[in-house]
Amino acid sequence: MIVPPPKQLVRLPGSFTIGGATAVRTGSGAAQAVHLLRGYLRPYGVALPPSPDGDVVLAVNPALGHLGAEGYELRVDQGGVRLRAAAPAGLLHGVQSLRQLLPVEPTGPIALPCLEVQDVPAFPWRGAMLDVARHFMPIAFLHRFVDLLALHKLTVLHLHLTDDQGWRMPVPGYPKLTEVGGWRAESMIGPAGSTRFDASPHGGAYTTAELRGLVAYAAERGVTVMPEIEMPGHARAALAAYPQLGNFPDRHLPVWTSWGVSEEVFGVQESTMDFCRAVLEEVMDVFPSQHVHIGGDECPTAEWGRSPLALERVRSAGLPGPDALHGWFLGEISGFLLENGRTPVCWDEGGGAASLPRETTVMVWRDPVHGLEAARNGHPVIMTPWRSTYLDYPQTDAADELAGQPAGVVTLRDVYAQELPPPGWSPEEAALVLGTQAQLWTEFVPDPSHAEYLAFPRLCALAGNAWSGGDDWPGFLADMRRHEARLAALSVRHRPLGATG
Ligand code: TNX
Repeated sequence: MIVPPPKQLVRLPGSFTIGGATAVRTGSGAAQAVHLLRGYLRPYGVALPPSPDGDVVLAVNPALGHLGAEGYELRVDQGGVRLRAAAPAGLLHGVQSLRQLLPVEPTGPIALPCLEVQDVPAFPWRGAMLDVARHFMPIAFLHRFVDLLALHKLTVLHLHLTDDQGWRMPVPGYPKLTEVGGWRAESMIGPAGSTRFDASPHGGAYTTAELRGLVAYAAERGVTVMPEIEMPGHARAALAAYPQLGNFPDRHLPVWTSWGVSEEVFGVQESTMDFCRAVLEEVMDVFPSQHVHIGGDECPTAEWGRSPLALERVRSAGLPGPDALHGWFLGEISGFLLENGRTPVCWDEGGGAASLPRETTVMVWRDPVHGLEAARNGHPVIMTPWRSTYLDYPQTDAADELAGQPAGVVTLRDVYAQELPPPGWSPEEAALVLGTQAQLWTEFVPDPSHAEYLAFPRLCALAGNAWSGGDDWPGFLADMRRHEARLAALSVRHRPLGATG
């Protein structure tokens, strides 16, 4: 009935009908939740005015500390609605549950089923990464995406802002990052069978005001926007804008127009490190997120072996060879973020490096064994394995399935049933698992409508896994069958569930 399914839900007899005369009693810490609830009721023609003896009561109550910051208690009975939590974040989740109890269509009486819910998430880190570098996605879609995350109690929007194929965030003092790095002449035509996506120029960038606006909009809904700036690899767009950031400063390269990984990566000279720190200073100014992602995946090291500038750094830093520059780079940049009170995050290629501070959180996108290595080095880990969380892969193996990658299948059930923590981890290792998130890479995803189709219903399954534990597939599927009508009413483009989910 609610997706993701609450930890405990007991149906009570009867229903409570909300009408024009229904009022709300706002307890301490509940203003934001009441504001959101009013917004969700508006299409139903209900204003929910304030009143000290309203039948709908929302309040923070510190006595509920055992539910944690995100848990909540919701009771609907024939006398009214009572929503309580230990903190405002819990109330926001409770409002999303309440929203899902409303009739799907805003016509007729608004009868809420009577029930009692006690709910807490299985894991604190629940989110989705959206790659806006391979294909630029308009800011309006990011707002809509945030709404859909909040609906499913997902609280992190990880924005992949830069890559070989595009740079999307303005940085004062470096105008060419977006003016040059934000545009590519064309993109590779996909492999056999895929559609010709952009054989014409493609690009775009957000304004600082748009990014700040997104952060504020998300915060109102309990969602944190975590930015990612890719380094030291996946950096061709930046090198196209400022060749001197590279390993051969006199070489001029266009923004990369192929998919895959460019061999050209950031240099390790001090001026480039200064640039990276300047970019992150702006990132920290725009994004209050505690976590800041610095990429770190798929970084070819061949260039460093040929570059006099890089070889000089190998000598001065006392490294065993150019390959060690990858860990050195991530260690330096992590240290900078830590000095500024932020928590660095990187993909799992960084997790084995001794130079990486323990506080750096590692996203495990390859086989979970790479997460084990990171956990053994003491890093908190977020599970993002491609087999269970990559939404760019097709949802079925049907020949006409709309996809974001030409091959490989990640089904709804694959996402729902990811085993967390991964099997075989010791209690100490398992304790480092913060949670999981979905990845929507967009090499082959040209626009928001296509992205939305790939995201749904699999994002619901990700929430079922991260919030509810992912151990009741038949129950989840039954809930999803009802929830599908709600997605449709919100005009969410999605793959129909079909017979097997
Ligand atoms: C690997 S996952 C990548 C991305 C691609 C993705 C395609 C990761 C950290 N790197 O750059 O977009 O595969 O599925």
